Amino acid sequence: MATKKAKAKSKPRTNAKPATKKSAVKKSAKKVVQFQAKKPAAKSANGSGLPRPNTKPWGQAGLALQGVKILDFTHVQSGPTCTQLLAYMGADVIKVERPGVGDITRTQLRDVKGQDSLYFTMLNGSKRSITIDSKNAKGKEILERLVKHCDVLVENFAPGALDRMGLTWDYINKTNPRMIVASVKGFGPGPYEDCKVYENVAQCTGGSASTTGFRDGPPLVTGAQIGDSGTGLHLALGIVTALYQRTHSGQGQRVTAAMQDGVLNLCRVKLRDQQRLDHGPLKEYSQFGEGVPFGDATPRAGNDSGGGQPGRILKCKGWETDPNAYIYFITQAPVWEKICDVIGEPTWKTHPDYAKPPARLPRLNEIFARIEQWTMTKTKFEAMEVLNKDDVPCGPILSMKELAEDQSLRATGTIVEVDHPERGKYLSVGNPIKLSDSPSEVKRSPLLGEHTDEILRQVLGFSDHQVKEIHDSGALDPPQKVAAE
Ligand code: CAO
Repeated sequence: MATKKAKAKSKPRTNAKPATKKSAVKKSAKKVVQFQAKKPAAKSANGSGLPRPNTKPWGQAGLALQGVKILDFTHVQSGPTCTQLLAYMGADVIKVERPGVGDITRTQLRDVKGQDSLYFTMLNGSKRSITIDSKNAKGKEILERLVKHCDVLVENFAPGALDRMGLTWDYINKTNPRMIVASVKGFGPGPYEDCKVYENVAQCTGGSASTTGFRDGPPLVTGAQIGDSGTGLHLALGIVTALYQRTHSGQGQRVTAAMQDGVLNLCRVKLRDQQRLDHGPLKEYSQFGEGVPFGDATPRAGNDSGGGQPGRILKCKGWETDPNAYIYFITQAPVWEKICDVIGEPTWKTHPDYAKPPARLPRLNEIFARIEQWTMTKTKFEAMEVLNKDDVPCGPILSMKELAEDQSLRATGTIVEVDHPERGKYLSVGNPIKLSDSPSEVKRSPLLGEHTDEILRQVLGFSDHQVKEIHDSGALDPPQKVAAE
C-alpha cells in the first residue's frame, strides 16, 4: 500500500515548461488542470538514491543515454534501427564492420553511383564506424578490448554467427560481466530457431500478412517495416530496461527480440479477434454487414477500423488521377450526430436504423457509401478541415512526397535534412520519441571505417606504434583470397 510520503512524491512535477503556447491549445481541450508550482527540490539527498535535480536549464543537462557505450555488430535494418535510436538518445555507438565491405546495405538500392545508399545512411546516423576482421587474431584482440570497454553488444547476425566469431555468451560474460548482449533473431526457440529471416518473412509468420488485405484477395505485406524496425524498437526497449536493472544488479544479461514475436505483439488485436470469433461474428468487419460467414481464423478486414469505432478509407476529390486522394474516416459514436449534419442526413440522428451504433453495424457499407458521396466533393485537406472542427477522427492519406515536404515534421525534427561529405544532402527520419530534457541530434552516417584510428587511439588507448602494428597485422583489411591451385 502506498504511504502518504510515496503518494506525495508521485504528484506530477511542476517545473516543466508549458507544453504549448496558449494560442496553440486546441479549442476542444475543455478542461485544463492547473498545477501549483512547487518549491525547487531540496539540496540535500532525499533518500531515494537519486542525484539531486540538476539546476541546468531544460535541454542543457546532456543526453539521456550519454555515457552508454554500444558495440554495434548490426547490419541490414532491424539491428541498425535499434542502435540508431540509442545513438539519437546520446549513446556512443561503435559500429563494427567487415573490412572492405561493411554493412551490406551500403551498396544496396544505390541512388548515387559509388556512394553509400540511402538504405544505409538513413539507418546508421549518429554512429561511428570501425572496420575489424573479426576472424583475424589481432582483430579478436581488438574486439576483446571493445567488449571490456562497452556496456552493450547489439547484433542481428544469423543464428550461431556470433558464436562462430568466438563471441559466445560465456566468453563475453566472463570478459565483462556487466555487458548486456542484445540480439534480434527471426524466431525464438522452436522449430524455426535456426532460420534466416527478412522483413516480409516476419510479417508472414507473425500474423500480419494473414490479417492484412481484402477478404477476397491474397495475404498482403505492409509498407511499415514492422518486422525489422518494429523488432529493433522492441530490442531498444529491452536494452534500456536491462541497463536500468544493471543499476541495481550490477550485472549484464542477454536480451533477445525475435521478429516473429515482435510482429505478433503488434498484431495483438488480431489475436483478440481470433478469440472473439468463438463467441460470434466480428460485427465491425464489413463482411458481417455483407452477410458473409466467418471462418475459423481472423479474416482480412480490408480498411475496416480495428477498434470498436467503424472506419474506412474514402475517396476524395481528385481520386480519379491522384492515387492518394483519400481520407480515413471514423464514425466515432459521440460525434455521430455532427457527422449526420455534415453529410446532409439529419434524419439519421433519430432514425432507428442509424441512430445507435449496434443498428449501424449491419449497414456500414451503405453508411460509408453515403459519407463517401460527401468526401468526394472535397479534397482530402478540405474534408479534414471540416471534420476536424467537429472532432471527427479522420486523416488524409499522405504520400511520402507530402510527408517529405511537411514543414511541421521538419520543425519538430521528425524529418531531418542531413549533409553527407560524399553523397550530399539527404532526408532522414529523426527521433520520433521526444524527451523534453534530452534533445536528439541527428548526425550523418559514418563512412566505412571512418573512425577506426580514432577508436583505436582515443577509446582503446593504443599508442601510435601499436596502431601501426594493428594496421600491419591485416586485422583492418579484407581477408586475402587464397589463390586456387
Ligand atoms: N569480420 C569478419 N566476418 C564478419 C564480420 C567481420 N567484421 N562481420 C560479419 N562477419 C561474418 C559473420 O561472422 C558471418 O559469417 P559466418 O556465417 O561464416 O559465421 C557473416 O559475416 C554474416 O552472416 P549472416 O548469416 O548474418 O549474414 P547473411 O547476409 O547471410 O544473412 C540475415 C542476413 C539478415 C538473413 C541474417 O543475418 C539473419 O537472419 N539475421 C537475424 C534476423 C534479422 O535480423 N533479420 C533482419 C534483417 S533486416 O531485413
